[in-house]
Amino acid sequence: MDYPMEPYKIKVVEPIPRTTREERRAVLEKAGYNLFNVPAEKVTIDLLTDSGTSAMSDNQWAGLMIGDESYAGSRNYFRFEETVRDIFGFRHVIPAHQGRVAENLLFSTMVKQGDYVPNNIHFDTTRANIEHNRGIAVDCVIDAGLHPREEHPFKGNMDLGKLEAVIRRFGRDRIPLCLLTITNNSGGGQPVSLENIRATRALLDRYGIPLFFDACRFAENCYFIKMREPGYADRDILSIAREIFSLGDGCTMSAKKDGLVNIGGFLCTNDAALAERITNLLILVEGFPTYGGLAGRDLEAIARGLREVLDEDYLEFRIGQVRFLGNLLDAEGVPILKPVGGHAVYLDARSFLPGIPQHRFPAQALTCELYLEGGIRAVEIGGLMFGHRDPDTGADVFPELEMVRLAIPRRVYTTAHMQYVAEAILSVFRRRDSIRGLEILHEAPVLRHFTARLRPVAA
Ligand code: P70
Repeated sequence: MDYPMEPYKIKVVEPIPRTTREERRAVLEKAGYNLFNVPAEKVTIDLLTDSGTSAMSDNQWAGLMIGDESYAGSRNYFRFEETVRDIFGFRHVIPAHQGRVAENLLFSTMVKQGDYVPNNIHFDTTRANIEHNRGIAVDCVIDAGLHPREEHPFKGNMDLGKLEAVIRRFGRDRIPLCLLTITNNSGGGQPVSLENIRATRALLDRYGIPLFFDACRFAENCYFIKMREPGYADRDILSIAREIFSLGDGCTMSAKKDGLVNIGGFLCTNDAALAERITNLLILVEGFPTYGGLAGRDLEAIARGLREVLDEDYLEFRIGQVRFLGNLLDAEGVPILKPVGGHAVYLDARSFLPGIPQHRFPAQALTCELYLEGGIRAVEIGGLMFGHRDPDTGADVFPELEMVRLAIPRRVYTTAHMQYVAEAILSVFRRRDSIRGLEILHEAPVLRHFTARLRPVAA
């Protein structure tokens, strides 16, 4: 179907803020040309992230009412544990209030100074948590995963040659675990095939290295496998998920994505000794093992969300809606990352604004224009987020990809909203020659994109 139909009807509505162009111009200036500084009440369509922004179902809201807020042994914890075990199949399930806490618990237990942790591409909190533990995060995605225009059904796949080279070079003893991010967020929400997961597992087995999944968007990855991988067309999503996780030793999960909730996460492992060490740390920093920083009602909402996300009508619409937005833009020649990923459409800012050099932040300039045009908030994934000064030479170092990500919250916006977004982007595209670059006025020493202040450069 070209025009994806929402597989749900609306029971509760929330008004969308509308602003005038003059108002948005003033908001942008006040925000230092950084959308993280813009109040949500001034945003018409918020595509900053798909994390924690989902609409819960009536079934999940009903679940909140039967939250058991006992400190220890809440009934909702047991329902949550049973659901996670049923889908993911791991023996030990440790709740946490969001994904980066699960990462922090895992790496602070497993990674020591000078260790290497390979992944297809590390997400920034994953990389930061490894580096915080003095480990070294290495990206080993296939080459196709680094080229915006190259079509490949599984652009998130691990390059086994690169992975084996890392293992040979640094040795098994300096690699405590290997990760696989499904879908690969930093590479455009691209899936990993089961064939690749199996091959990664076989390679790691030869060296005795455990495999963990960064499972945030696992259901979207499963849907791509069903659609694209030979032999899976007749399989249901649950059985594909079980097959994926049967090939791993554990996972970290931000339930704020495919858990369809606004807060929550967890960590799984089959290793009892590891689970015990992590649980001890959990009690110190996050909470008792049957709530892990969450309310009982939150655990109930996650348990229900994890079931709902496996629904094929839901996934068909979800992936179809993101693709629909991508296709509207592609048809008019707007440069986007292809194929369209599971949770977001990525604009290729280098091609969109070829006249703006990377040190003038073309992707950030584009996010500002999208806000100005239609009150749309996207996120820059380019020179502002990943650029830095080389400590040795003092020269500016910029990343390969210069992107604007339009992340689509789950079950929140309708297909008509996608058309509104596409129209605004097309208006910006038509006047792209008049867009100016930006310069930084103020930046923090780390993760500067969150708080930086900028201004347009003179024409
Ligand atoms: C996003 C958010 C979070 C994330 C992830 C993967 C593959 C772990 C986490 C951490 C973060 C974000 C980015 C820009 C703007 C707002 C928010 N991803 N692994 O949107 O999970 O957030 O629960 O700690 O994608 O991609 P958590």
